[in-house]
Amino acid sequence: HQSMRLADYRPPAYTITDVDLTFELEDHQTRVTAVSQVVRQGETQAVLELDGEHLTLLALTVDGEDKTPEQQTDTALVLTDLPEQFELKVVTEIDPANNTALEGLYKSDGTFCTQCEAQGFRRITYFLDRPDVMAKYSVKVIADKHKYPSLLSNGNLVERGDLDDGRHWVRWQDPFAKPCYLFALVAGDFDCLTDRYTTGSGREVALELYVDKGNRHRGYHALASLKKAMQWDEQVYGLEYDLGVYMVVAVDFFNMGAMENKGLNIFNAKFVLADAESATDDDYFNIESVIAHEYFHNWTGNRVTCRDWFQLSLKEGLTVFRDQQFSADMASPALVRIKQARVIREHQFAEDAGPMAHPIRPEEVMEMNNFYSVTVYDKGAEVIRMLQRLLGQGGFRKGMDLYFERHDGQAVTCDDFVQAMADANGVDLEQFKRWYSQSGTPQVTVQSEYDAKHQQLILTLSQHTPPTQDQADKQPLPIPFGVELVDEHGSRSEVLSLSESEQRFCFDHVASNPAIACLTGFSAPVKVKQTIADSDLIRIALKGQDDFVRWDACQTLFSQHIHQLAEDSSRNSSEQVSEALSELIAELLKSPPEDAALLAEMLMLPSFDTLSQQQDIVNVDGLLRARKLIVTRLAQEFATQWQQLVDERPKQDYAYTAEQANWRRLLDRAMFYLAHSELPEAETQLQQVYQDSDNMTQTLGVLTGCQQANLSLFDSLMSDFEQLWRKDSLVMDKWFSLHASRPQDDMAGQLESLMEHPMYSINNPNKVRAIWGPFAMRNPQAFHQADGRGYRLLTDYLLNLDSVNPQVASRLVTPLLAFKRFDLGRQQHMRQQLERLAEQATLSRDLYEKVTRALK
Ligand code: B3K
Ligand code: ZN
Repeated sequence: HQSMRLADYRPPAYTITDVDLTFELEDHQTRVTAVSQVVRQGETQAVLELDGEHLTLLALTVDGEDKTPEQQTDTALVLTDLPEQFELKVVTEIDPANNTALEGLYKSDGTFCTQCEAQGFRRITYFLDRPDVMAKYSVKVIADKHKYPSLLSNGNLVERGDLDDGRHWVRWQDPFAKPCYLFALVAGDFDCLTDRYTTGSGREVALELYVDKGNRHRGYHALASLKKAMQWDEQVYGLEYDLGVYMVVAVDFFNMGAMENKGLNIFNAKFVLADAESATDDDYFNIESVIAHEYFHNWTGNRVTCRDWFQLSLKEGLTVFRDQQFSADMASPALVRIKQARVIREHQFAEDAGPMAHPIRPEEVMEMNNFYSVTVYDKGAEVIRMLQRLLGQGGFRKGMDLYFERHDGQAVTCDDFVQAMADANGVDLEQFKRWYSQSGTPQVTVQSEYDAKHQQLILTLSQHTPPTQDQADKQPLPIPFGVELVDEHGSRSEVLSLSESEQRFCFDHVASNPAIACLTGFSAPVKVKQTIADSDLIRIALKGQDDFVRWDACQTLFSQHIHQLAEDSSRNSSEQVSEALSELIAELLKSPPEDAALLAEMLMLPSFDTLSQQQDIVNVDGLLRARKLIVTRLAQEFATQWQQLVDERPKQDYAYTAEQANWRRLLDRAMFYLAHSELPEAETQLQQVYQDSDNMTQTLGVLTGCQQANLSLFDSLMSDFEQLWRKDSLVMDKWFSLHASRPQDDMAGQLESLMEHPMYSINNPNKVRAIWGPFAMRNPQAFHQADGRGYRLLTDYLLNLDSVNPQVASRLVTPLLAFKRFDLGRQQHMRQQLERLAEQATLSRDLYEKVTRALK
């Protein structure tokens, strides 16, 4: 397996301006005819190297004459002696029904569909499969009319007709030139939900949502979300939709969340279908955000696309930033920001600390699918957010306008984006560009001196980015560092610009020694090192103005106490948990913040993952024990309050409104503690909540509480739940996850029986993820068993999964990659399992890249 380097980028020797595709769809022998108009861009003797994988070549002509390739390999077709301009015809045969990798054209559950990003188009035909080759597509699809009444592709439907043999055909044309990764085709039998949208300038757009038969009633939220996103993008960025039709198709087999193919988004059904009985508030939230994300790609990704895949963050970081802005406008802004900070701290910091560390613009890639990462996406979005903070909302908008003015219809780089921002605002962003090229998590150390006599506060900030596996030397970055000073009189805040290794900032007229809250709004994706007293944390939590630092102060207070307790294994009693935590909870419950979602988050203990990110060598047993002790203590001490919150839950009919959803979040928290309270009536009360629930959020809240607290009620409710939902694929994923994340020591039998369930299939990524994701990523007790059995279970499974679907396998291996951060015993067990993977002769490129990097 070979790596590609950003430094080796060269423009293509030939480009393709137009392509005419014909698909004759059959399960095992689909015939694809591709007629491309090719134009030479490089020197006269340039060879044309077409990408192609898993293809059977049936015919090849240049300007109508048969052509013998100079060379044909497993991955390429090389042609020589070519005119300056010509028509290339390639006929290939593919086997969609046996395509379990779900890349290229595949058939799942009776539906044909495609996934071409990043490099799936080369599994459809021989082509220049790179984003800087942009062509206009005309697509003819021929298939059985009865089985596949809907035949869809990008752009506008221009012609259709019937054939004598029971087949029918359609022709689609996309007026916009696009890279082949945005090509899409769907053939199936769906229920279709339609609506209309009129853009600001009066363009009529037909909205069409295609779902499995019988699921129409679950499509309304997605459709409403789409309209909100369309309107929001017009209002906030002045961006309108540009075709007459916008189609969204929901499928059951999908490697990730969704895909932004021009005019024809393909979605994992999980991010489309929702109704109160079957979907949680989080599902509603995610649907709104993923629908918006894919819609926003129409400008940030499709109209302006990436020159090469190293530039992926150009479209992904920016589009995640845009979907976050949108979500914050739709729901609780505090909650949206907290969720995002959690993603960065739990997952992105972990990626930086491990063998897959890479900058948001990677420099070396073996398997591109491995770089659809939290770094490229989520840290990428944080980088855009910092730019916006630097330039202000107006300045940022000016930069966006200039970016589109300059680059509409082009395939460009991250540098082009930053240049547009710089030029539109007349600022120098050279140092800022380091955020694109430098990997790793900066640590900012905060020291303060208060001078009471002069009423002056001096803050000394210093930054240091520890070396990462991919990059030894690090340079100082420009870091917008928000601080809020909170004292008994009130608070004041400021965003400090830290750009050197160390800087001093002086605040005048500071009447008393304030509590110093750092990183207001999570102003930069950095770790903060600060010695701070419990009393200051409590003050920030209760009196701070910034929602993020209020929440963060609670997290820090919890963390400090959990770590202390974890390090001292002699302290086995919850009695010794500090009074500070009790004081915080008591005060929060007495005078809660207005936003119930914020309160719910403030009451939540940091996860095992967050806690483990705060340690150099993770103390698994200590952390699990200490966290549990503190939960139980708080559960018992405030038992009546939890009980009361549960009793006083609003009883109106379910609606997904911000107000209701925020309330239900708080109810979740209260039920979690109630389940741990050991009150004799707790189980009865929880059972009551389960019984009177009219929505999945509340139901799942009860189940999760019972599961975490190991109540016997859990088992009976789970069988009831299964009886009710066993025919519903998406709901059963929740049931699988609850079983797989149940804290216990031995999971072998449990996992075995889940995989015997009639709903389970190794071919369906949602099922695989519903079981193995929670086991490996949200069940530290089971996964990190000291004797290594958790690691072995995962590896046994990955060895099977890799040959079925390498992309999904490669995501699931992530927790093993972090082995160097564990104690020697666990380290050895994890390494052993990685070595088992490495020894597998047929290991996919996806897993090979991660495993070899980890073992290096
Ligand atoms: N662009 C796609 C992701 C494609 C992943 C390929 N392995 C979805 C998105 O980010 O919108
Ligand atoms: Zn995206």
